[in-house]
Amino acid sequence: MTVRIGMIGPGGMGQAHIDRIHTVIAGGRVVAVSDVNADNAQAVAERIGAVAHAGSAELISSPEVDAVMICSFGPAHEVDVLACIAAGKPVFCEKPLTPTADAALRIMDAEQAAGRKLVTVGFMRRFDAGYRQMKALLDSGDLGETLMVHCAHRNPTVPEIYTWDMAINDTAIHEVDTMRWLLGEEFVSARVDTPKKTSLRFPHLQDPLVLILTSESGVRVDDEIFVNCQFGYDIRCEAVAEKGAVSLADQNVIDVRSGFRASNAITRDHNERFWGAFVTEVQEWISAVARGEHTGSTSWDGYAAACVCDAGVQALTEDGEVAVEMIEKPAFYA
Ligand code: ISE
Repeated sequence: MTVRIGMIGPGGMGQAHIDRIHTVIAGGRVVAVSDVNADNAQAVAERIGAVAHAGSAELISSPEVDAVMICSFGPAHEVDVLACIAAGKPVFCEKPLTPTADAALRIMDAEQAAGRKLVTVGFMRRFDAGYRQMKALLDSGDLGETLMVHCAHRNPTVPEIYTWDMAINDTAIHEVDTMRWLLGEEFVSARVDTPKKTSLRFPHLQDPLVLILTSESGVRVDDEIFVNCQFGYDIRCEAVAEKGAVSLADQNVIDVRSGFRASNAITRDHNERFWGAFVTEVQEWISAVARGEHTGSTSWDGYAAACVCDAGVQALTEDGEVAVEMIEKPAFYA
């Protein structure tokens, strides 16, 4: 069976997904697109031989569409995810699920009323081979209990439209989700340290910053967010446990030796760095849709990430520790 996918918002991220679905991923085809920019929808539709719909509601209700991928702007997600749930169609929604925790709660309510997990949130790092091996080792117990995790998330630069809160809501949200999954527990508090700012940033940004999260069992996660580091897209993670430590290896696959120097390239962005993770993520989603099953992060994960980010954003404007407020996890998402 080929899963017929409708894509809402085929911008940069959406078109990268389309290209992987049509070249390296099996079992799916993007057959319909819609975009607030109708010219873009038309151009993408022509390029891939799909139908351009006038709006997302029309795309979601089309009998030619089995499942939906949402790659539009975060504030536009809620209405389309709710429409997919109402139509009983599996939906893969790029992160963040919603910009606020309240909106994510409304999605969880609708999904529970529908009685079936339909929503997958696009947190791709759970599908990265390195993070998966780290998790398998930590879960095996061979290193004892995990005590601390040191993360760094560096982007070469960000555009001026990147607002001050995006350091948490758009960038650190990846570590928030990945660390919840890696540790298998929720975070209870957030704090932000604000080091000396780089002169190579826009004035409205605190860059770099360090987000410090504490989990239910007391594991401390520190996450350096540095979105104008200039030198590359650099993701680091080291978990320190009672009897050992495990880190993500460096991302290069070759080393070059020449002219009395050893060197390797550094990736430029998330599409390049997490290419393999994106392929696995989307392949697993399409295969699960074909089997009528759910895979990946749930709307609970989208909600929990929003709650932690809310505390992180508050901590960025206030001194001290901010408690993470979240409802008890519904049994539906256990
Ligand atoms: C962007 O939206 C992403 O998701 C990238 O992975 C992240 O590195 C970047 O900081 C975000 O703006």
